Amino acid sequence: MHESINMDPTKLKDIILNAKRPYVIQNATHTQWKCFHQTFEEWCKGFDAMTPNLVPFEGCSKKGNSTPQWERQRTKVMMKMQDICKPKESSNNRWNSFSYRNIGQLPEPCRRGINFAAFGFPEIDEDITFWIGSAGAHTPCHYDTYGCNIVVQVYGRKSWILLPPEAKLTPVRVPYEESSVYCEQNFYSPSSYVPFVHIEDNVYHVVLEPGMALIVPPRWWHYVENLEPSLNLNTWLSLQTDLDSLISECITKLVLQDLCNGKPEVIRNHIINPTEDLLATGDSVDETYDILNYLLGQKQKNKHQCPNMSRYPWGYLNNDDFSNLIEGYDSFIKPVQKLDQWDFFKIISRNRLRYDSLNRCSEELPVDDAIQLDRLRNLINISCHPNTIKLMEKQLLED
Ligand SMILES: O=C(O)CCC(=O)C(=O)O
Repeated sequence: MHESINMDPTKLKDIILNAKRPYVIQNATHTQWKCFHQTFEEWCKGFDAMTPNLVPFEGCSKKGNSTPQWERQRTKVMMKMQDICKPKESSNNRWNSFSYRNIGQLPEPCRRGINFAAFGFPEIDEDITFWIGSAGAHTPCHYDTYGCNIVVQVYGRKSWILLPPEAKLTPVRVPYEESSVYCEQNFYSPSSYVPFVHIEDNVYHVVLEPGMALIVPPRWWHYVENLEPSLNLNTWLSLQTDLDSLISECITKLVLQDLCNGKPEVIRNHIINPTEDLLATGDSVDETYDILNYLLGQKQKNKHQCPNMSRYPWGYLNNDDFSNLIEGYDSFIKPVQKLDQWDFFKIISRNRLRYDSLNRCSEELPVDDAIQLDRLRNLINISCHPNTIKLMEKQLLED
């Protein structure tokens, strides 16, 4: 059993809300979290005992082609939770994941005692997401448009590659998911090194082990992959500075709704992530306009009034105050280290072994549809590029 953090939670809260680069908190094990007093196998058995049905895991082949394995390519398998820890899983030719779900979907004994009080956020006990998967389960590289993320690793080891917001990755809005901006670069099964040459100096890396926590500051890119069967939990803290992103996301949605309007379903299914319900009906477009006008109003008002209190302030300490705050805790809280180029390219060359040009992932579309999809994808990626959307926002505010 690990020793748990004995840091003043209010200080930790200030650190989290002012961290400008990723930090790892060692021994963040919470004595209150029942899962930290069990093995992964015991936890899974507890899950199965409380759940009459098999679990709908989703996954893909362990081989990949040159594009990232997007969510729509995943197929479903029904398994017991216990199966995820079995050695057979690691020798399987596919990875499986049951992830990006609210902890309300876990039976009560599996989520007993879980909250973010030790980090200074006792009020966060429901807005928590869990991620369970076998080795190789991963999420393509993206940044979250809102919030600051606290991740707690419970079982297994998970690799996090992180890059700052200004890194020269290529943002894409296809597949479209509200609140995530993916990049074109395929970290899982790259076919070459070329797409990575402009970022090689800017890559941070950490492997999270049980009991460790990671702070991901706003808009940091991350590529996340299980090195073995793993369970982790996280919460995204809503920030006052998110208002700009809410506006950008709303404009993006309007442009996308318009561009996808009337397009065949088979095309739309390639554009929109399966988790999204982007209905291009008149109603939902009107709704998006109403939300946009409301947010623009909020933005104008915030110039004169006190900001929304249900969101956390962010970045309110200057560098000296932040350094003073963190001083003395350097054995608990460590900045995530930058990789030297050699080590980064070692990871890329290892991942390149997964590349298989013949791996088609049941993706093929008839030629006409494929051409139409390609054109639409390019148009969306240009018109919804974060820089384009920023310009639109600026113009809307001036108007
Ligand atoms: O754990 C993963 O696969 C992805 C996690 C992630 O993207 C996040 O916590 O923001």
